[in-house]
Amino acid sequence: MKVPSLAKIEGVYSMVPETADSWRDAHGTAPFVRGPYEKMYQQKPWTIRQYAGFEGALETNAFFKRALLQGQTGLSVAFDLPTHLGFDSDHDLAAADVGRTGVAIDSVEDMAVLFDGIDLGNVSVSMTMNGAVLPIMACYIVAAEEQGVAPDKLSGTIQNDILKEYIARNTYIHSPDFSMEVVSDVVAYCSEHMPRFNSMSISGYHFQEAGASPELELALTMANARAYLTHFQQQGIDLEFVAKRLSFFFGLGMSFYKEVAKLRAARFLWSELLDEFGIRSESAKRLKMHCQTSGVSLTESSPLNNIVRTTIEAMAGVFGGTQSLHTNSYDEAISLPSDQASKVALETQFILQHETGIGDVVDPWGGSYMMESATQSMIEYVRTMQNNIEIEGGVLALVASGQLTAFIHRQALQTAMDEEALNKKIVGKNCYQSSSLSPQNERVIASDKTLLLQSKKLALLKLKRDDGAVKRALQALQAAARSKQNLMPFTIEAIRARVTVGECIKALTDENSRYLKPEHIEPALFCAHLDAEMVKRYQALSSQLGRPLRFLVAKVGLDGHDRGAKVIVSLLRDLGIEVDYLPIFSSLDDIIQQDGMYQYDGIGLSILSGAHIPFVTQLTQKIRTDCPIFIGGVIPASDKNALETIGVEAVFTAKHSLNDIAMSLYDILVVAAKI
Ligand code: SCA
Ligand code: 5AD
Repeated sequence: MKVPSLAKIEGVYSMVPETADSWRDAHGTAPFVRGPYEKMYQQKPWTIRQYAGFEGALETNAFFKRALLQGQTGLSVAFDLPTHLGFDSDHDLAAADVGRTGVAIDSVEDMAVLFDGIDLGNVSVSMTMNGAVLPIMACYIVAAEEQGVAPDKLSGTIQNDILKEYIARNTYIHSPDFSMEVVSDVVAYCSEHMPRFNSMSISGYHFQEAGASPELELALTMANARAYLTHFQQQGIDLEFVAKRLSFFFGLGMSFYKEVAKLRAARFLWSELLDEFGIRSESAKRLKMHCQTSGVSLTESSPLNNIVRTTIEAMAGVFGGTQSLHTNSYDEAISLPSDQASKVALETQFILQHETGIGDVVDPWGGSYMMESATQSMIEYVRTMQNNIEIEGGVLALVASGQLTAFIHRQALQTAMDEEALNKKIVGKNCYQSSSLSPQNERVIASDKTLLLQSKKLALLKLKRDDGAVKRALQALQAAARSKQNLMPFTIEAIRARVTVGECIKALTDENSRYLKPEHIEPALFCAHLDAEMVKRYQALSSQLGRPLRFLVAKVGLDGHDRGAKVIVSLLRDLGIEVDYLPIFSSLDDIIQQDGMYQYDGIGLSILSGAHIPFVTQLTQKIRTDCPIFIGGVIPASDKNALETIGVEAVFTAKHSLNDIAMSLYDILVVAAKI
C-alpha cells in the first residue's frame, strides 16, 4: 500500500480549494472548518490542561492543587507504566517503573488520595488510560462516589483509544478484538450514566511523536475514528447519542501552517464522516479537540530554546481552534518536567490567553488562499489514504499486520536521514550548536520510595478487605467477560470491594491472554548519509574478524517508546552489522538467554522511562563481563557517570547524530575485538 504525498504548502496553488469559500461560512456551523463555536475564545477560552503525574497519589495530588491554584483550568492525569499495563506496583515486572513516567494507582484508595481536596463535581479531569481502562475508569467513578459526586455530575475525558496503542504508543494489554469490546463497553457505559464525560479521545498525537508527518497523523486518526464508528454501529450502539462525546487529540509540531490546516481539516472530515454514517446531530458533528505541543521537537541542547518552540506550536493550536491545550516543558528531552519548567509551560498559556489577543479573532487564517488550499490538501490526502486503507481491508487488518506502524517508522527514518543530511535543520542539534548549557534542575523521581510505599499500601488493603467479596467480584467479572456483557458495572463492583487494578486485569487476562503485536523493522535506508569512510571501516573490521559483527538491541521493562530503538536497528544494519531486536516488554533474562546463544559484539538497551539505572545495574550483574553495553534514551547528563561506573561503554541521547553514534561504537568495538 502506498502513502500519498501532500501538495506542498506554498503561497501559490493551482488547486481551487473546496473550502475556498468556507471563510464566508459562519463560525460554529457544519462543517466547522472555521471553528466549533460561534464566538470561540471570546465566549470561553481554551482549557489549560497540563498533563502530569509522578511518584504516588500524594505527590501528584499536591502538584495538581498547586497547578489549579496557579490558574490551570483542567486536570490531566499521567499514569505510570505499570498502571497502564495493569500490573500492581508490587508485581515483579513493575519494580523498575513504579511512579516514573506518571502516578502509580493500584486501587480506589490511591485514586481517592489523587483527588483529595479536589471537587470532582467542579473540575474536569482527563485521564490518559487505554490498556487498563476498565479498572481505572471504575476507580475514578468509585472515588467520586465516595466523595459524594454521582457519575452524571462528572465532567472530563477518558482517552480509551486502543487502536493507536497497537499502532504507536504500545500500552495495550489484550488482543485487538477483545480490546475493541472494552472500548465500546466504556463508551456505552458513559453515554448511559455519564452524559458530561467524553468517552474517548481519538488520538493522533502519538503518531506524530512516533515519526508521522502531520498529514499521516490526521489520516490515521480519521481512519481510526471510522473504525470505531463502524464497530459501535455493529454493536448496536446509538451513534447519534454517543458521537457527541467522542473527542479528539492532536499533536502540534513545528510545521506551523500544516498544523493549523490539520486542525481545520480535522473538523471538516469529522463532520463529513458523520454525514456518511447518517448522523444528524450538529453537536455530534462539531469536532472538539485537545492539543499538545510536540515532545520530539524539543532538543536536549540549549533547552531554553524549547520555550520558543513550544510557544510557536501552541500558537498553531490556538489558530487552529483547539478546545484544550497542554504546553510541554523545556526540559522534556532530559527528564520529566521539573517544577520550574512546568511553571514556565503553564505560564506560556497565560501569556497567550491574556497578553497577546490572538484568541480574540475566530479562525484568523480563514480566507487566506494559502491556508484554505493547505486545508484542502490535508482533506485530499486523508481521503486518498482512507481509500488505500479500505482497499487493504481496513484499519483492523492493517493493525494486525503491523503495516500502519511500518508507515510511521519509515517516516521516522526519513526524518532521521533529513536531519543527518541537514535537509531538516534543528537549531542546537545539527546546526548552530553551542557548548553552553542552560541552567536547570531536573526532576528526580523517588521510584524506590514510591515502590516501597505502594507495596505497603497494597499489603494493608489486602489485610483489611473482605476476601469473600473480592473473590465473588472477580468471578462475576470473569463470567461477564465470558458471556460478553458490558464489563463496566462488574469492574465498578470489584473496585468498590477493594479489588486492585492488577487483579481486575489479571482476571481478564486469564480469560484472554496478554497480547504482543508482531514486529516489523524497515530495511536500512541511511547509507547515503553515513560517512563513507566509516562504513568501510566497519566492513574492514568485520573482514579482520572473519565474520559479520552481531548486535542485540533491546527494549526492557514496560516502556513502549520504540521509535529510537528501531531507528538504531536500521542504522546498525546499514553498517553491515547483523542485528537481533528484542521488542518492547523484554526482560533482562531474555537478553541473557539471547547473549548465551550468540555472544554479541555489543548489546544496546533503549530506555525512555527513566529506569536506566536499575535495569543496567541488574544487567551488568548478570551478563558476561566482556560484553560492551550501550544505552540510548532519555538519560540526564547527571546519570551518565553513574552508568559508566556501573559498566556502560557509551550513553546516547537525542543530541547524538547517527554518524556520532556509528563512530563511537566503532571505537569501542575495535577495543573489544582486541585487533
Ligand atoms: C466551550 N464551550 C462553549 C465554548 N467553548 N460553548 C459556547 N461557546 C464556546 N466558545 C462549552 C462546551 O460545549 C462544553 O460544554 C464546555 O463549554 C466545556 O468546554 P470544552 O470545549 O468541551 O472543554 P473541555 O471540557 O476542556 O473539553 C475539551 C475536550 C476534552 C472536549 C477536548 O475531550 C478534553 O479535555 N480532552 C483532554 C484530553 C487530554 O488531556 N489528553 C492528554 C493526553 P458541554 O460540556 O455542555 O458540552 S496526554 C498523552 O496522551 C501523552 C502521551 C504519552 O504518551 O504519555
Ligand atoms: N508529566 C508531564 N509530562 C509528561 N509527558 C509524559 N509523561 C509526563 C508526565 N508524567 C510528556 C512527555 C512527552 C509527552 C508525551 O508528554 O514529555 O512530551
